[in-house]
Amino acid sequence: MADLDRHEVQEQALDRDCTTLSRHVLQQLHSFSSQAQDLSAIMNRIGLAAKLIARRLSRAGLMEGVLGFTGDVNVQGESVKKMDIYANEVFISVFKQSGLVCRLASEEMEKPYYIPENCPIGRYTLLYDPIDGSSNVDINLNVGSIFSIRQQEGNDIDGEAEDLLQDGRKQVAAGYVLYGPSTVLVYSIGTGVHAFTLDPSLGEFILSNENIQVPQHGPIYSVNEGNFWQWDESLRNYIRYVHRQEGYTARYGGALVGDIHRIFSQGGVFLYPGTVKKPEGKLRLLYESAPLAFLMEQAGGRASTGIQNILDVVPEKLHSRAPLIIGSIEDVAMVESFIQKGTKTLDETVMARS
Ligand code: P6P
Repeated sequence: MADLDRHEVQEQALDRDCTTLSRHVLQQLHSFSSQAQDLSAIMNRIGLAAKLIARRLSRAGLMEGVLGFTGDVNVQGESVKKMDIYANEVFISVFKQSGLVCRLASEEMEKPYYIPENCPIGRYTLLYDPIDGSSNVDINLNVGSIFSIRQQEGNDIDGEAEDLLQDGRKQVAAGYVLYGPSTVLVYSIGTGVHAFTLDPSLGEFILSNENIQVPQHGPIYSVNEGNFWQWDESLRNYIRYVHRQEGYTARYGGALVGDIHRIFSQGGVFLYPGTVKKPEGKLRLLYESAPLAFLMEQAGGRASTGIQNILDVVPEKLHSRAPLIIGSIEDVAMVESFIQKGTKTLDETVMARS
């Protein structure tokens, strides 16, 4: 290879290694304004949280007090894992002394947590699921963190954070961290979806996949079919349809972030529908479905409750839930068509689509 080419290759490699999260945010915004700097700093601190959580997960089996349950039950009525609490506290700690984030709303906390020293100036709120899929932690399978950034509206005098009870289009940024064979952070600030892979030798998240586009259609349908008989007949008809059609395959990991990451890569649809007993489903809107819907729409996909776009849903409470159907635009539309056709027979519904 000529010296010039070798130099160019080396320069490209160095430039890639220098494309960290904070630099990428400023590149995306084409700006060094104070708001751009704030978002860049926020993403950098989320990256630090991800590194701290990834480090603890990687040593979980070797350390006391990492695995297993705390013995408590959280606001969701779920048994709390030690890792849930650790990760929750990590996100709080990384934003202390930041002047950026005044409030943090988490799956693990009934009320938002306020960081007093930040509140006079910090106008951002972090909404997050610190460890999503924590049932996978003790069996060393992938788990994730999900985050959403909103700007505070008003002064939240009563500490009830009512301004958070607005639709998902109020998000200024969203993303997730997938703790898998490698640790991958995927984010969007409204200028496309971008993935960064943690380079342990550098201790930095380095750009690994820019402007991710979800395929218009994919072979994957991802749903817990153990709930089949709890669903509305229209959803059972959709499942019967994909069972009968060539070209579909089921993948379900029991951890939302991993299942969604697969959809981003291969296309298809993830479903966590409501059941007859729990029509709102299991997944929380503000810090699970809405941030993932923000990303999916940025990547050319779609997220729906089955009836309306997830990003248009206004939560009644901080921990409101909503049914989630998310993924490739054609596959989400297919599920919606079954739901909107109601309980017509499978053939009637399929005929109506053709
Ligand atoms: P089920 C994990 O508890 C979680 O919140 C998501 O990560 C996951 O998609 C879902 O619940 C799994 O729920 O009822 O299929 O075990």
